[in-house]
Amino acid sequence: MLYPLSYEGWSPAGYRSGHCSGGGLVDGRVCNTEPAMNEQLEFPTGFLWGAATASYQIEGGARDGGRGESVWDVFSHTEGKVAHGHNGDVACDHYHRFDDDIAMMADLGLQTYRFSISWSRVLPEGRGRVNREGVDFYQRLVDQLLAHGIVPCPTLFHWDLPQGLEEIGGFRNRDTVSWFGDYAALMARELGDRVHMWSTFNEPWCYAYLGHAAGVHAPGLTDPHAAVTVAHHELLAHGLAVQTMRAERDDLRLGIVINPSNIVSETTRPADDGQIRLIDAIHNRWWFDAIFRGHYPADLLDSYGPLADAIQPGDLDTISQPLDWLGINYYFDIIVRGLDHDDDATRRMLAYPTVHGVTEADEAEIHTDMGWPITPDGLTELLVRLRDDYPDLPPIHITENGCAYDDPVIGGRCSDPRRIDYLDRHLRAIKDAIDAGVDIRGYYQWSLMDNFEWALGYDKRFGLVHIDFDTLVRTPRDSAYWYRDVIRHNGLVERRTGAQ
Ligand code: GCO
Repeated sequence: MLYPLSYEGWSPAGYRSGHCSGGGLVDGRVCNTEPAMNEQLEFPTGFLWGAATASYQIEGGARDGGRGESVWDVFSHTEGKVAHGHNGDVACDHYHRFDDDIAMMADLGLQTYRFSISWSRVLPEGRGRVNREGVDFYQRLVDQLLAHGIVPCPTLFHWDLPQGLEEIGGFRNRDTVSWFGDYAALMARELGDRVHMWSTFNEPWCYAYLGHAAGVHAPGLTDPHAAVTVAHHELLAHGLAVQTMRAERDDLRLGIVINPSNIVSETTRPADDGQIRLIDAIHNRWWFDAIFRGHYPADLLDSYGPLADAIQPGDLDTISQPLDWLGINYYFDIIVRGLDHDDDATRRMLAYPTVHGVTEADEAEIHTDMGWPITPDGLTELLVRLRDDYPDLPPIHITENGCAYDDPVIGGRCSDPRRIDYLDRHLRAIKDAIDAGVDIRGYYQWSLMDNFEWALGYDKRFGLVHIDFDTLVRTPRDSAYWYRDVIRHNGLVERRTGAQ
């Protein structure tokens, strides 16, 4: 998700964890408040447990079955864009191995599976001609999931825009909004008899700002006006898709997946407050205010000025469709240590147009392999904040949460205590939010298996299941079996095996 904090040259500088949830370093000091990890925790009856993936990250089969090119094919094949020159041509080869993968999901006890549909697999040019083979692939996938009693939860857009649409302006072009509406309606027609739970977009902030301002994701632009235009058109496309899907069927449960973060300020200069509020507006309020209040944050509109000239009268009415659920992806809090107004706009801040440089921070922290701090308490705070700030919020599903650790397979087993520890802490944080009255209905671990981690290639391993990318052999890690127990017991029953 937040590549600015981890992408080469975008170290966690400027950000750090201010939270302490049992062990670890906070403010450079050891924090010894050990949480009660062996306390039993039962989740509400009917809570849905699953894992998540995304099409470009796992499918491979890039040239198979009539699939058209996407922006990520082009980006990853452009020299210097992805670490080690990795690309998603083969990925986990899930396109050919989905039967076995679903059997594995069933073995691991998953009750639900969140995946994304590759738009260019079903509509190779993004509009017009339907590729039956592509549609059939998703029909077989869904049928297999259902045969194993696993609830499918597809996402329509997880960043792999058809290249044919990119060539005519991508989501900078307002016409793409209606093509997305057509694509959404097609999928509702093809799968809506069997699939009820859908999300339109995954993390639209990332596609808009990492893809069009910071340039570290496809399509790789560094143009703030393009980024803000895309941020608006994605929401407009979301609202339109909700309308076109509901026009096809009235029994679908429709949502969107956002990646909010607490923006925790540790700066002492009052002059920085406005800048920090802008980061919060760009990252959080833009999305939630538009969807759940029907307007964009006034402070951000003022700051953007002509950057936000794509907004037209009536757009916010389309965007603010009532939703059946909301997906929240959470990895860590953004802690701003300080803002340096004398600094030239640095690369990392391009993802926050109109905000100026963030100062460097020290590295004395526990981080995952992504360089991300571990801030489980932040998840509780965030969920409570959303509930308090947006009274009309629909039920929440945590649609992604997880960590990258590269623990090796030794003798056929992969012991990954740090992942178990991370997941344990975050599940406890979610339970705290439920106890505080937030309506949370499900949890999807990111990710079912190691996969193509965007600009970072295959080195960052988020999987419950280890993938050997030479042989494509799947080896469930200890965390996968631990998670199976969590699912069986509808909660946490044993003391974590984790270590720092
Ligand atoms: C995102 C995406 C996932 C990532 C995951 C880890 O949040 O960026 O939804 O595709 O792989 O978040 O970075």
